[in-house]
Amino acid sequence: MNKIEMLNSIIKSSEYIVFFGGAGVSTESGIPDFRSKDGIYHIQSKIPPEEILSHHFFVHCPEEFYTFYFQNLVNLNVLPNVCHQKLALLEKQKKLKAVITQNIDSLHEMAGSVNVLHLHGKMEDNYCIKCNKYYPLKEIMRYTLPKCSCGGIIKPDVVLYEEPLCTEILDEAVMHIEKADTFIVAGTSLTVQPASSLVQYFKGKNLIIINYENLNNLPATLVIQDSVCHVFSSIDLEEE
Ligand code: CNA
Repeated sequence: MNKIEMLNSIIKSSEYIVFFGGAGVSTESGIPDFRSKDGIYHIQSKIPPEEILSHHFFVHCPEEFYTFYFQNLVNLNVLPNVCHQKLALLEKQKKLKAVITQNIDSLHEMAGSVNVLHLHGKMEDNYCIKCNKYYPLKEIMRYTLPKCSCGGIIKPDVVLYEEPLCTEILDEAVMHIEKADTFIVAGTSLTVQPASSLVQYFKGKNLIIINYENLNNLPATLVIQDSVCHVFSSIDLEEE
């Protein structure tokens, strides 16, 4: 049996699949990741991207933050790819119970997934830091420094470096991982804490890793070093 046949056989026999993804899930939709050679961390800029995407930088230099953010992370013209689509279908078929994502795009929801746990928040949601008024992404994109009608600066509801994760979302993610019989980890370098330590909660049968690079030290049942889209396009699911 080759690896794709093994994956199909595991999915067929699974009853509680949980998917944990990172930026690599959306690269084939046209959004760069952080750490690959074409990733955002390799952009030449005077200030390192890790610094720009930090809480203290947002507080002190919000306009510079937004210039970088709008140029490099936000793209309204992207569409879900076959990975997002197959996951939505697996959820419809009641095999997939949750998508846990570190991504701040909304491509899983656009593809039709319902139970999506955004560990790092969503670009779509933005709030005034003074009065908490909500602003959708399209509206704030009209300004170089988005400000609320009350005068407060608007902040994307995404987790910047130095900011904590939402404990409710983290707890829900752990609950699903603990219940899962199959845990698929795809398109993430697993370098960002505490998201990366989520794998340790998995006690089920099949840990599947899909990534271009080899992630060592994980007790995986199946490792597929390939493109997320290539792998998901080979998953056999009967359309309803
Ligand atoms: P990362 O550290 O950039 O790692 C991405 C991983 O995915 C690497 O190991 C790549 O080898 C692998 N990869 C990239 N493309 C593919 C592909 N098509 N097929 C298979 N493997 C692939 O990103 P992580 O998600 O691990 O790090 C977490 C950060 C990235 C979170 O804070 C995110 O908010 C942040 N991020 C999100 C987006 C987005 O929302 N689409 C984009 C860029 C960064």
